[in-house]
Amino acid sequence: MAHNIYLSQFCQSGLISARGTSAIKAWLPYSVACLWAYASQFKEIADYYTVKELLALKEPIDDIVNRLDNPSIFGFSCYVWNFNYCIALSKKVKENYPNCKIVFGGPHVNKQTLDEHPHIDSIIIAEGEINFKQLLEDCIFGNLQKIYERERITDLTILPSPYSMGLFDQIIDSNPTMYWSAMIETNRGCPYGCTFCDWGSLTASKVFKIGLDRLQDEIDYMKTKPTIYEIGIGDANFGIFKERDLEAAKIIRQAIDQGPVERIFLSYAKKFNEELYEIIPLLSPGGMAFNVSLQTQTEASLKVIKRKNLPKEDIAKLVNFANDNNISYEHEYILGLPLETKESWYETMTLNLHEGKHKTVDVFVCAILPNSEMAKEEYRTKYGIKTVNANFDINGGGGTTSGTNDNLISETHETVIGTSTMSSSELIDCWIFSYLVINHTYGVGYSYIATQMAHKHFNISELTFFKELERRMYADSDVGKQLQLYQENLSNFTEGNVTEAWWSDSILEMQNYKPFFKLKNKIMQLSVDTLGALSGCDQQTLDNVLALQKNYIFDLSQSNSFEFTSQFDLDTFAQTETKYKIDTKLTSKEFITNRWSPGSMAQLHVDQKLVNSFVKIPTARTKLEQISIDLVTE
Ligand code: B12
Ligand code: SF4
Repeated sequence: MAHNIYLSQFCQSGLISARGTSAIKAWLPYSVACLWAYASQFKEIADYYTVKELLALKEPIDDIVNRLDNPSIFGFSCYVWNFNYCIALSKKVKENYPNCKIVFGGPHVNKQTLDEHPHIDSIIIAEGEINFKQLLEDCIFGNLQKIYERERITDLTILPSPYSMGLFDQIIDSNPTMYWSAMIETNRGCPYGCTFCDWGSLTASKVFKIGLDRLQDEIDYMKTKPTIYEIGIGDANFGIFKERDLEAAKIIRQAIDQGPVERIFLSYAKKFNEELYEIIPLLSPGGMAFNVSLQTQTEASLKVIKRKNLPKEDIAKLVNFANDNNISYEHEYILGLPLETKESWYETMTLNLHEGKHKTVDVFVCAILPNSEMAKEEYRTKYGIKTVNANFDINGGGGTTSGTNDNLISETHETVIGTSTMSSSELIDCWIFSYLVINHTYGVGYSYIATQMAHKHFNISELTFFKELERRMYADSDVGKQLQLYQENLSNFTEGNVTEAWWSDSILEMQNYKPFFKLKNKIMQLSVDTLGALSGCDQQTLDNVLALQKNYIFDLSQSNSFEFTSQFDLDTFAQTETKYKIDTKLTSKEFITNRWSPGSMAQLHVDQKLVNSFVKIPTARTKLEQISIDLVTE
């Protein structure tokens, strides 16, 4: 009799634009493939079981259930982005195949999962390879346990790679039009213990290495698969083992230089070392932005979330390094951390603005992960953490559901909506302030020139600038009305009134983008008025700033490319007459066709940015220089 295993790791798939075309991109189900890679080395397991399918894509539940072939074991790899879907599918599988053992694992699972969902037969806590092999053995002998938990695997060389074993051949080859993100690991564990985090129960723990031979084999495999588009490195602190990780980076780079890979996604070590300056260019192909997660810059918060950020000097060094190497970078922040106040958040949001070549800052509203320290009752009580179960997309990410209209299953995040130092309405203010700063500088750029001018020419801090601009925007009849609507939508959310599966902050962002963009002339005027009020400068200067500002964001009335003479040098903000050639990738027609339909707005989000460029026309004194400017997206 067949003993068929199904192993699933449903990801958030989405449309991407790559290699001049659009395609669906998804993550290969690496974690569950690791389980079978290990267990199938044992003859008694390989002889007894067959893995019928590795599943990665959320499909209508019935489609999956209807094609099952007498499943004996169905494993679910659970994360915050697929848990509700896993529950719904596993229930249906159990109903149709009562003898099939439902096994849950992954970072979103704990003992409570079993209590709350009695149709689950077993759970595996933390690392799964050895436990899963044990579970398969126990099933053979009719001795299945409810919970499998054991000490960490200290010798990771016992784990074979699912790539080298060809476990992904079927899924890749049978979906030739899809692009894949491929996960690799060079170590497991993290020495830090940030209270909001749960790195699969491997935080605050020793880091064990995985051999470079395995890595080389994996990269060699990827070179043979043209649809592998991205590599994700699962290490919590890549670069922590300085020389070794530099070697690892060189191996990974081969996937770009000799293979199909275009992007690499990873988290760098939290302490910078000299090797990282060699590693970053290797893993930032084409100057692709790298990420330095800061979470907050508020000392009191950092202390209680048990996190130490990079020292300010290292950040400054990093900025210079990024600028010198033409690599952009971004910071990530979390809104709603304990002991953050409205005032401290406003500071955090504006602190890095003047540093230079940021691609953007990303803001996530704090979510409580079930196995993190922050999820504990005493921690919540101590910091007055209030939460609401919000639709998952609230933190971006795209695609909450299982895919068909009658089969929508939204994923939810337990999301922080207030703490003892930040009320819900202050959190909303902070949320809007964050998007204001992002859209006005990194995003559309409504106030980019005015803020730069304020800081570099008149020594006015970004914090002062944006607080005054915020005040003026709320006071303005049109812009203020739109902001109020934004506020109301967010309060609806924080009061837990938004339950529709399709709703998300990305949707909200899109809804707001258009009306704000329509008000762009007014918004730009407000930012220039802000500059005038704070600096006391003359009207002619303000007119120059406004003219430069208007040319900085996409101007439908201009046919590209065109030349523009500014009274300011954009690099130094000295009052020097400077000529620019301004160009954009898109024609006005393409811009209009693309921007107003919701589908393409989402697409533009995925694609990140349309890029406009300001090219300074060289004079005897200046060399030709290109300043790439991230510009208008929906
Ligand atoms: C790659 C990755 C992503 C990818 C997506 C990967 C995918 N497959 O879809 C991207 C970049 C999109 C991503 C995004 C996010 N991620 Co992420 N991500 C990771 C990362 C770095 C690697 C995952 C991995 O492959 N690990 C290696 C494997 C071997 O470990 P593992 O998955 O834990 O699997 C082992 C065990 O858990 C167990 N196991 C797993 N599945 C199963 C199943 C069965 C049946 C059994 C028996 C055992 C078992 O055995 C495995 C082998 O030992 C992890 C951190 C980490 N290193 O784990 C975070 C992590 C999974 N992400 C996390 C989070 C919170 C997010 C975000 C929500 C962050 C944010 N605020 O936006 C977003 C979500 C975006 C979205 N909409 O999808 C959390 C998840 C916590 C949770 N409870 O779900 C993690 C753990 C990191 C963290 N602490 O923040 N992420
Ligand atoms: S956030 Fe990063 S550094 Fe902090 S515990 Fe999690 S993995 Fe480690």
